[in-house]
Parts: sequence; structure tokens; C-alpha cells
Amino acid sequence: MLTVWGRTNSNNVKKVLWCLEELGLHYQRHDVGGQFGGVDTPQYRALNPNGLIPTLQDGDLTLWESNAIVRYLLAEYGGDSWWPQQARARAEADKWLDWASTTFVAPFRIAFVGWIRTAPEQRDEALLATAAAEAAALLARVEPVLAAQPYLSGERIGHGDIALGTLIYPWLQLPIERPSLPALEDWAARLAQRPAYQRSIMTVLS
Ligand SMILES: N[C@@H](CCC(=O)N[C@@H](CS)C(=O)NCC(=O)O)C(=O)O
Repeated sequence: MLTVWGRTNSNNVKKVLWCLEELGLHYQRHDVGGQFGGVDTPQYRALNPNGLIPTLQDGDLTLWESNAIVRYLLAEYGGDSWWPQQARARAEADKWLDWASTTFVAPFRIAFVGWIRTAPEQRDEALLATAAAEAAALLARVEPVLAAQPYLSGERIGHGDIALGTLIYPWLQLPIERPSLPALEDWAARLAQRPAYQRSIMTVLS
């Protein structure tokens, strides 16, 4: 039995849910973190000493760190289509999984929290404008990649698409001006066609 611990409005949880949905795996999920709390209990800390979400349990395996969970699920259950045999192909995808989760997420998070989780009168407009400009500049680096190949993972969708794919939907919903990046927008539209993406990522922002 696969069990996910984490609220569904966490981007790191969403990455995991998207993979589970793509793979058609049966799983149960418990709401913890954020407004649900529950991450400071001894029971939860025994699963995840960081007190963060997500945590995955698969039989006697307990795993935290969303990107490690993504890699595990796709390698264990995804077959060749989701987990390339060649180290070079895996590394090319790894690069984008980690880049989105470290480099892009930093300005994205400031913009997301500011626009979605902050009352209008409390918004720091200058901070949000700077973060949006930084995020847009980072996405401009992705544009030529997606103009040359359909997915960040190459010719087929793979783990390289999971982290930025999770963030691109909310990014494109934010009520801000964005520079036109046609290849990136086409990629986002391709992701939006996927039922697994619709179920896990295209949810109300909160
Ligand atoms: N590097 C960790 C970061 C985990 C993380 O920061 N999760 C956030 C939610 S996105 C969290 O647990 N926040 C505290 C909470 O929800 O209570 C990962 O990728 O799993």
C-alpha cells in the first residue's frame, strides 16, 4: 500500500501526486501540514524528522524529499518510458527536476505566496514585482530548450518535467504580466491535456 502524507495545496506534495496519477497507482493520502498541522507530533517526526511534507510510505520504505520520492516512484513503477536506462538521459532530466525545485522555485514562491496567500493590503508590491521579473528571466532560459524539444526530459515526458510542470500551472494563473514565451506556453498546454495533470495540478490555487 502506498501512503502519501501531505496537504494537496503544497507544490512538493503535488509533484508526488502527479507521478502517482500518471502511473495509475492506488494510494491513500493523509492531510498534514499547513492548516492541518500534524507535522510536529512524535508519530509524524518518526516518519519525517524534518517535520515537512511530503512523506511517502511504500510498504516498509519511508521516504521524504519530494524529488527523491519522484525519482523513486518513476524508477520503481514507471518502466522505461518514465525512467531511462541511460545515465546521460536520466541526468539531463535530473538537471531540470533540481533546477525547478531550487533555482526557479525561489522567486516563484515569493510571487505565489504574495498573490495567493497574502491579503491585498499586506502585499509588498515592489518585492512581488522583483520576484516576478526574476522568475520570468529564469523561464526565458527554458524557452530555447522547449523550442528545440517537446519536453524538458527530451522527446518524451519524464521526471525533468515534473517540478517545473507543477509550478508552471500556478505561474500562468497569477494575475501578473508575463513576457511571451510561446514554446513554454505550448509545453504547458501539452501538460494540461494530461488527465493525471488535470487531477493533481490544475486545482484551485490556495
Ligand atoms: N525539500 C523538501 C521541502 C519540503 C517542504 O518545504 N514542504 C513544505 C510544503 S511545500 C512544508 O512542509 N511546509 C510546512 C507545512 O506544510 O506545514 C521537499 O522537496 O520535500
